[in-house]
Amino acid sequence: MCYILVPMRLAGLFLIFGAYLLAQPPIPHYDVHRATSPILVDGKPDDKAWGAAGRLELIFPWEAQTGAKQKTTARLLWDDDNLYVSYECEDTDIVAQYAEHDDPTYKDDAVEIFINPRPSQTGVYIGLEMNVLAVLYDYVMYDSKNLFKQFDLRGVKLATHIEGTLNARGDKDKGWSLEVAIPWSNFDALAKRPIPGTVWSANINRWDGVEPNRRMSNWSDPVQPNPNPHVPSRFGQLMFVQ
Ligand SMILES: [Ca+2]
Ligand SMILES: [Ca+2]
Repeated sequence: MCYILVPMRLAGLFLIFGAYLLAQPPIPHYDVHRATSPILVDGKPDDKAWGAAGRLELIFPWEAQTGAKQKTTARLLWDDDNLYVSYECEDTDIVAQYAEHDDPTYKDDAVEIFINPRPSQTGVYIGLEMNVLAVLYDYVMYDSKNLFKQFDLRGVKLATHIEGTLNARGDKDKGWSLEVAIPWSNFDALAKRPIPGTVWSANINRWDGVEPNRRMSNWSDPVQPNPNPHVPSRFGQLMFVQ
């Protein structure tokens, strides 16, 4: 009897696991184009080069969150020196408190990028969490639970631009934008510098609002029961192209 039951149980497990895999939303893909002209990192992604970059839009995976669903788009570019990321955030109430490097900027209005330069592994990636005051919280994440904030990226340029009034709660703001340039040398321990065709993985996130009404949005759905973006197996694909 056991000889029949065991294969039946195994078949059942495969069916359940297969259904689970099918239920996962697809991993998004983004072509990172080369910047064909200089980018001035002033927080305003209106440089000519940005015109060639596709625009990705963040989604809202957790319906139970009570913060407003405010639109965020992001674009990426690269050149010989840097990876460039820009964010444009619609926001009717722009709020931030943290002003020192490596402060918990994710508690403010903030955007993030988690970068895995070697997608064949998911143990290590580099996180940047940047608030509307252009304060950077940067770290190495190990096994999605050990966060080394003592790690500091070198040579990052970061700026924001606000259309509205920071920390004035009674009025209605329009939004804010952010530009960051990250030198390739920061990733040398993990991967060779990208060439056309190289694929890295990343997730792009936003924390928005003030407790108790906060909301997280993401490029790739981390598929977690509660808001948690630290799932490198769910990062989207960044393909570097000419
Ligand atoms: Ca600019
Ligand atoms: Ca740090």
